[in-house]
Amino acid sequence: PKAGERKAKAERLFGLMDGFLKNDPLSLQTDILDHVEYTVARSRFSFDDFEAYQALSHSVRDRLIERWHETQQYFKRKDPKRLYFLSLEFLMGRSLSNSVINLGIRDHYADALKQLGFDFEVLAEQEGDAALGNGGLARLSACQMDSLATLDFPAWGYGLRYQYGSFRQVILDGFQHEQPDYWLNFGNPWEIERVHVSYPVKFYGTVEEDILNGQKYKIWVPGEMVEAVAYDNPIPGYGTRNTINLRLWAAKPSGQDDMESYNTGDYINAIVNRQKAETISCVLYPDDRSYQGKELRLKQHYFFVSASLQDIIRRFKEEHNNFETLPDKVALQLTDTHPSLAIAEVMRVFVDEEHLSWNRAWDIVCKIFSFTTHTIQPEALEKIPVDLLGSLLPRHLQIIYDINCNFMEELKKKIGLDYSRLSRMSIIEEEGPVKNIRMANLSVICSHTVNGVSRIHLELLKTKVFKDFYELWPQKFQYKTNGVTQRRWIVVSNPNLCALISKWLGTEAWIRNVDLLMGLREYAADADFQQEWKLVRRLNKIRLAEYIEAMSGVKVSIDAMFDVQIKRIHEYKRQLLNLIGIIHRYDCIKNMEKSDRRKVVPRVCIIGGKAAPGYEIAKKIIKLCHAVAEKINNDPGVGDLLKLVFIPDYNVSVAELVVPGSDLSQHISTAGYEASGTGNMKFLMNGCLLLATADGSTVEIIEEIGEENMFIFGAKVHEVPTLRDKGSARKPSLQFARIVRMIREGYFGFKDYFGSLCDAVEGNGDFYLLEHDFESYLEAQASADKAFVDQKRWTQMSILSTAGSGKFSTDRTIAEYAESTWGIEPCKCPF
Ligand code: B1H
Ligand code: IMP
Repeated sequence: PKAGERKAKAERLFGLMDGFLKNDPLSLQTDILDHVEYTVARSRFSFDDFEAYQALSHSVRDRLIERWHETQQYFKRKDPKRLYFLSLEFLMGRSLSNSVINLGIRDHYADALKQLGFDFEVLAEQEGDAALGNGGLARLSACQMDSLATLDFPAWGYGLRYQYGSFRQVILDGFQHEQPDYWLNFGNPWEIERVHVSYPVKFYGTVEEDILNGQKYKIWVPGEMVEAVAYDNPIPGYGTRNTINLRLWAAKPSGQDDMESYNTGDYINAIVNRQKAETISCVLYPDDRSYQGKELRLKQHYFFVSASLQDIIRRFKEEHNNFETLPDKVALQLTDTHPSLAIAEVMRVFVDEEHLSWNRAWDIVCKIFSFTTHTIQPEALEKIPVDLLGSLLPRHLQIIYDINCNFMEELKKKIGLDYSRLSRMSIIEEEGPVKNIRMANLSVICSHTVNGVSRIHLELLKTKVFKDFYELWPQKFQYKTNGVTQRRWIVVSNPNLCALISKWLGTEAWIRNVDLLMGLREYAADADFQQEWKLVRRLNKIRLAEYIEAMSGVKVSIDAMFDVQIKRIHEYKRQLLNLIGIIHRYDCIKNMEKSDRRKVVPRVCIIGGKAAPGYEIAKKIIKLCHAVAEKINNDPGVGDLLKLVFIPDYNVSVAELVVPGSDLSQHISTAGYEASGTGNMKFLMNGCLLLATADGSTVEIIEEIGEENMFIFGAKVHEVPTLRDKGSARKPSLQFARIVRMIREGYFGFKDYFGSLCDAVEGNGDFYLLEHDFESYLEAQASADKAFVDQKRWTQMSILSTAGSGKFSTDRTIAEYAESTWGIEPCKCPF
């Protein structure tokens, strides 16, 4: 009856709704000025760019909230099956431009602001990045939210609201230093604080037994309570009024006061202790390599999982009274293993709190979870020490043991007493000095579907990482090749290209249906189109060159080829191969006859990316880049033929500037090490040519645009293990050895410091096969030079890259997930 009453009331309110905020210039101006006066509290006759940005974003926020309300109410009325997308990381970047473009009112705002004497673009630059994630995985989550909203899916994102996101990278003397990024300092207009949406989250304590109606139940008596408070971030779709929600949790001291400590009179200490609760959501872990069994990290994971599930189950129970129907209404997506404690938590809630039998609970659990792994190396799989889990979450440890016990019994029936296989598939890792919980095994066992992030990634999962599981449940394993959203990566970041594409296609429909980009193939050789295409690309290069000069003082030539590698610094991504190639190029120029220099294609090499704070080798690569740049950029004999710049503090908004301004981009991971890669897709969409290995999603890009339109090199996935086994017996490369010797002997200074870098790429130390791939890398680079000289051919390749990029939109990824993993359908708000 309560639900019925609520529904009736909602229907009445729906009927009363008329009109939304107006978007004509006068209304927008009034709105902005009102926010200057009443929100920002400045005089409407005197405010600066930042204050104008604040007022502007609040005016946009009002419009987002309207649509958000409509959408949430509509979802509530329709009660479709919903997707809950759980991710510990979201790299949203800036919101202003993206929001007004998706709302379809960018030009309205630009006009309104012009009349007030402000430039939209200048105000947009005032915004800082929301960087609640490390790299590809986090940006993928952000792109997927955009597609979920645009395709009208009834989806919710859940994550953590870190006070400190990704660290700020500051370079001093060529060394990386990490500084905190207190991104909330100047307020965040894109979130709505929900003080009333909060849940207690429990930690520590003991498990006790209770008897209810003759049945024994476990009760978890916690030792610590923290409150999770919701912050809602509206995510508008493009070309639809649907606006979905990304709900991020912040930790606050629990409302349930510890009377004891207050009564003992230690008022100050009691408050100080309460305040410590906030540390849980304080900082994002900056290492995206491997999982370390840290208590705070585990606390973050559980805090996030517990709050999200309380919210989800509460919402379900408002409309339904039978958990059997949960799988028809709820899909829970696990982004990697980080949220996988959710599995044990749902079991705990069902069995201990809702008093379902274990078997009923288990049946439901097995129908609601899907898991996507982004990992490729067995060593990178997340493991939690049993003792740590047992102390922080004693009941969850019991539940995981029970799940494992049942699974092992089942498995024995199927495969017999093959103990080595049983122990490999167990959730508990018994070998080694400490017992661990293997979160990946837990996730695979309890999920109805396990997805890889590219076709080749799935192959590796089947034959390596999850071989045993694949043999047991082949039907569970699927892949959905990653994507990126063309709204952010073309429409927002490359407006001139966007306009050009729409002009030649005669429609803007490609912004929602990116396959239409294929229509550009027809004009790839058209002289007029090529001319316009080149002009747009040149303007983007000018913009990038200005940025480079402002940031590093290095003046670069617009006519040079802009050759870019921007991504997290990792050994497997092989920034070092790039650097060794650059040194080789420099060495060649130095040793060349003057007359031959005319034939050299001028290059501006651009490298950018953060190294995890504890990752020594990665930090040395950054230093080497600076040392080499110092030498090359100051060598008058080289001039414009070669420049090297490091772009510090790489983040989403830097990428939005760099990607459209690049001619060539490098994605050169050792084959078999990049699960997918998504940077390659952003460059592809923007008509930047790829120099790449046949790894991750690049394999599929080759299929879409043809190897003749790219520069592909290096060992193939299946060749890598044999080559590595050969070690120093492989054919040595004299050119490679020469460059490494230059580094080792101090040609760029810091001789001793770079020694270990050199060891990591020589002889048997060359785990990532830099030396083996070097020759073919140089050949690919030479082909790129040759193609660049022929601007007609280059431009054609560039157009064909954009034209063939349609497959790599998250719109396709999400549609595939919806259909074959989540079983959800669009739910479009009719207004
Ligand atoms: C990817 C991560 C990752 N794979 C641990 N794994 C982390 C692992 O904070 N942590 O502990 C954070 C992130 N990230 C990347 O995911 C892959 O390397 C890319 O190849 C892939 O494109 C991306 C998105 O699927
Ligand atoms: P919930 O999480 O199910 O409570 O729904 C998400 C949000 O949608 C709520 O926090 C409300 O702000 C909003 N919402 C849902 N239904 C209604 C409604 O009928 N009227 C007003 N707001 C609603």
